[in-house]
Amino acid sequence: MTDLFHMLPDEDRAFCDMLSRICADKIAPLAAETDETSAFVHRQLATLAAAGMMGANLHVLSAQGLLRAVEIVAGACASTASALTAHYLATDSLLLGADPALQDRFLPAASEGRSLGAFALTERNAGSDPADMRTKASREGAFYRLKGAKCFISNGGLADFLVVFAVTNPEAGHRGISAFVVEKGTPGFLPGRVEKTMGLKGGHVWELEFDCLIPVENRVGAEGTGFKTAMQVLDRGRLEVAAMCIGIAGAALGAATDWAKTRIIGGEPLANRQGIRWQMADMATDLQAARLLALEPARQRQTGMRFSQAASMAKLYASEMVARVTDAALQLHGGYGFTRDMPLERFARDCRIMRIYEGSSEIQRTIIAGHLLQ
Ligand code: COS
Repeated sequence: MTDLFHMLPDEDRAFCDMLSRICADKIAPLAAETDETSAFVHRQLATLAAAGMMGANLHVLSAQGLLRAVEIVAGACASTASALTAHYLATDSLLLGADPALQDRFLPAASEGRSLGAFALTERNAGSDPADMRTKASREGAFYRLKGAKCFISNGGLADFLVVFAVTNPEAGHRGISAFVVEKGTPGFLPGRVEKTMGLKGGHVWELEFDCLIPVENRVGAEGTGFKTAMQVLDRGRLEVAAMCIGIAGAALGAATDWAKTRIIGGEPLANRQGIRWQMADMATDLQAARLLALEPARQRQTGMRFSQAASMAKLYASEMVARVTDAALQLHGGYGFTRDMPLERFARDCRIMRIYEGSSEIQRTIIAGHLLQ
């Protein structure tokens, strides 16, 4: 397939080549075991930290380079990519929303992977509509009393710092939402259970409860700016979800290609059959379309434009593409694809959440149509 990333700056290409080797040697070999044991991807994140990937979103790579880098990690292990990009949501929140003093306290360690971040927006009754959240933060002198609960928070109970969104002015709708950094070990911050999920088993999602005092200095930007920060961060996150989908689909297509060449049916490789070739051509074309669609919001992001609509298109298409491609790849493997000896069923489970998290396909369509009708 055409290398769409030939236009990357030389240093991004060098970084991605190095990352590909590290992912192939150290991360991909752990993916099946991680899925089997549901162990959190600590070792894999340490490997990525040593490679400089934990802070790659903070002006290290171009937006196109980051897209390619996340794709590489997801192709090796989707759980690792999910925990990594959840960390990016936290550091992006500080990059986009926080004052320099707060950035200086948290970003250096986070970018080197010495601390892990989480992004706590979603609540039981406020997922697609986060503006309806119930978690509150009320000023008490030099502190805010943060009270409420969050759910489905990737890295939540393990994170060293969490960016938590809460209502500071109930009269102001989305303009009354603010963000705060909550540090691990803060009295009254209680990580609850880890959800039992269908896939991404090495990237844990948590229920969290808060009844704690947060210093005013831990507020991310001015009061009332939290919702906009969250939306801007999610634009970046959606592009990373698209990259994860492209990575998983690329791995599935790679497995299908190897299988078609080596599986002998009726004395000849599967790949000799026209029906199989046509299926593979469709998978490759679908994947290429998703890659091309994701390059546009990356280009827009790189130039500093707002890229919300393009990011939603990329996420919508890629998350639906990966379902088609992983299913077709599994089908091509026949009964073997259904077994745990092969990665196909893991790919099919891991990619299911991509149509749901960071805004479901329905929310992406709502955003795309909203921009059309502006
Ligand atoms: N970038 C910058 N600003 C944005 C923005 C973006 N991507 N999206 C919205 N805004 C701004 C709007 O411009 C508007 O600003 P003003 O008040 O100055 O006019 C404000 O935010 C409110 O926008 P809007 O009216 O569109 O907000 P809604 O509450 O209707 O939000 C959507 C609509 C669907 C976009 C939002 O609720 C959403 O993204 N939901 C999904 C949440 C999600 O992805 N959750 C997953 C969590 S992480 S797993």
